[in-house]
Amino acid sequence: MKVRLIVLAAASVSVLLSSAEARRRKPPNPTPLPEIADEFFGQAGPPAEPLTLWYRRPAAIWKEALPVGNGRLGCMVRGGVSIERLWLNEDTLWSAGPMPSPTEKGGVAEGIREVRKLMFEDKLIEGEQLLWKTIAASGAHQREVFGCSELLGMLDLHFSGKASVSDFRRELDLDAAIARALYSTGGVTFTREVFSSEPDQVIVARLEADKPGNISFVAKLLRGTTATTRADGSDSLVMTGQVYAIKDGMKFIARVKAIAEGGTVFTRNDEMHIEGADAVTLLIACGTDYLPKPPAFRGNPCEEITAKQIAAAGEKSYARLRDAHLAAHRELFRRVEIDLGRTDEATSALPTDDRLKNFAETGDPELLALFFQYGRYLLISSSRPGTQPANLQGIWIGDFSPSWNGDYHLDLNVQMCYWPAGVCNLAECSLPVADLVSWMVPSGRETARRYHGVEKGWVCHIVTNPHGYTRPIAHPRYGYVPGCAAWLMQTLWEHYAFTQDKEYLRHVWPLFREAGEFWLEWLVSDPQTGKLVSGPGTSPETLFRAPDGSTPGLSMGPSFDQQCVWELFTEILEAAQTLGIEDAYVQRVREARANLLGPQISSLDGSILEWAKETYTGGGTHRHRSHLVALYPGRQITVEHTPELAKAAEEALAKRGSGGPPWTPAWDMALNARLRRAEAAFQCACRLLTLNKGINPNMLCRGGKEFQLDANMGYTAGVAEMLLQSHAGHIELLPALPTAWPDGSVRGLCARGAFEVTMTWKAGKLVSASILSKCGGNCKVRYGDVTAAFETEPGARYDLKEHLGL
Ligand code: FUC
Repeated sequence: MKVRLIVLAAASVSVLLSSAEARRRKPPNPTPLPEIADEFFGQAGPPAEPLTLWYRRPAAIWKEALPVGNGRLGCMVRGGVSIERLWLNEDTLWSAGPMPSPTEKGGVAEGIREVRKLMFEDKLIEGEQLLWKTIAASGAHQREVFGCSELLGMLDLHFSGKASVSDFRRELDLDAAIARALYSTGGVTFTREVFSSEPDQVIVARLEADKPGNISFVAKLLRGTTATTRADGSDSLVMTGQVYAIKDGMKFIARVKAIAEGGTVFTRNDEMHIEGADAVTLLIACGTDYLPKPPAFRGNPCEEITAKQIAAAGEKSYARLRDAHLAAHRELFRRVEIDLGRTDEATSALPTDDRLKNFAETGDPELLALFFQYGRYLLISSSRPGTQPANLQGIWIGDFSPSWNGDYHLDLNVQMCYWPAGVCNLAECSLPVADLVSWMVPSGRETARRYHGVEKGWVCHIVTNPHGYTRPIAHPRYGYVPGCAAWLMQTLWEHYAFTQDKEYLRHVWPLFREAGEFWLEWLVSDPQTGKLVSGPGTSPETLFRAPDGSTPGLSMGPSFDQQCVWELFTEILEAAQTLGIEDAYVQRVREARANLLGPQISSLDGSILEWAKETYTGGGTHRHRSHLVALYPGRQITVEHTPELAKAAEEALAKRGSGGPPWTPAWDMALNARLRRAEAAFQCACRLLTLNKGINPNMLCRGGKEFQLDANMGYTAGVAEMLLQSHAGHIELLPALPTAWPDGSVRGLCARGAFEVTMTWKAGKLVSASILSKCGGNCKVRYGDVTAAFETEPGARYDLKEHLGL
């Protein structure tokens, strides 16, 4: 029978309820950059450093600018000649405060029981309406301000007059994490460097010229109506303000200090003037009064801290600041090297935007390798131990109304941002997610009780923010997605899986335990099958066609929830075993996992069912692949252990088609890699590299208005997954190598179990490989049909030539 796929509209959740007053007080979005009046001559050549994005014109708009960041302080750099603009972000800046507690009305548990009864009987719309009523009574839809991330401000540098510029080049050197602009005008050659220093916690901008006395500009620190800038002595500006959305909103501050060599520096009103200097170093510090301490989340003395940061950095020479920055960045960045083959010289000598334009014809393997490393660069720059996790735009927001609030979306986006962390040798960059979860737990307990009638454990839904928001949002068919909580925990688990850090595992165990407690109470026995199912729940942002012709979103036992819970229970069981915990709780998890409704295959078309019953149809070409979480990033479905389910997953993926935002092909890369479909994975990578559709000129992937970080990270994880896998109990080398990369090598990719892999391939065949064992233990490794297993010592490297018969 031919199955008719019904493509059902599914809105994306764009949140939330902001009051009219809040809107009135919102600062206007920043003025666009003035047209570039400068004239440009000559053609600058490519930079010497190959891992560099570069361009022959300044950024005309935000999405052409280049990102730097130290995990906390983000900055987009224009690289302008007559006007330089730095867009400043600080990762805690959030427009609203923590949620007030909703009015307790009770009755949720009974309401949910009734909803379930209706849903088991296929009275789905009735069930949805009752759920809406039940949780609305519990306060879910009181008028709330969820808030958004925001641009903190801009530092504009105005140079005098219109310039006649020759040999202009601006670039982002990934290995140095430095954005540069280089050009000549009036017989003088100028060099500008900008970086965000992790050791010194300031953004540093250095302006140099090859002839003395040539650096003159006026600096302005801007934001809009909710901040004021004043001079602070003769060489500094300080901007202070408060966010708009709530009374007593978060306070923020930005400081800039100029250290000039030669010339003069003075302030006038809210401007700083630099005249006739030989060179200038600008130090920029930003902070907010956010403190990651629920429930108040306030009290950080940011004025004092930023003053100290500027003073301490001001004691150091530019060379010292730069050296410390380089060392901190390279310690992480240089852990992985990749070579996916040679690009012809004429192509590799072109600026990045031209290479992107030509990509469909050239297939440019060096650009693909650069894009892989860019994902690693962006992760290091937006998420470091102690910072907030990367949000939808990392830490690079250009205005006051970012798409989807620039928040943390938990139905895919946060998870995808961290997919490369373990495998790409940046495990510590995922630690901020564990912090975020710990801030979510207090509110997540309340959400479990008030919106689910569950007395134990914690849960969250589709979005969160720096205040640990966990409630469902909007209409429950989009916003009531408890599976997100189980999925989020996978990011915490993967940190352990790749590092084998038992101390960390002990530290996060209570979060796992409580996450599991919620599900033990929430899961219910399906009266027809006796299997444990979640519900009501959704397949994120997707509706379906029910047997009565209606189009609900919520049902009992959606595959997304089922698969996420299986992963969570498996993680809990492995964690308990590792930590030597065996008690009644662990036993309950074991039994519940054994009795969970697992992935099912449609008898109609052989694909994995997205909903518990095959009479629930639809999904069509929807962007999410929520019923394939078990294939990637999960491990419930593998080609080795569950080949029939893997085949059905392949069918399900084919049914979804190739549409969707950039994160869709990014996810499809890894899904195809897990299915050993190397060419399909490669085609997905190519789709991402379509200029202005998948990717912006600055190689930040598209999404929302301008950019979403997820697809950049998903791509990097996808490439890694094509070269190395370790989810099925062994390490698999080159599982999905496409014909487009016949020769290549990689150093430093990681496998679960704390192994680090280095390998080279030629003509599509592995020719050498070695494994570094960081923690010892048994190592099982496979290439093609050959499997080797051997014991390892911590710190020892093993050549696999003989093991694998290379
Ligand atoms: C999810 C997606 C949207 C978007 C948003 C930020 O809700 O379905 O496409 O990426 O997150």
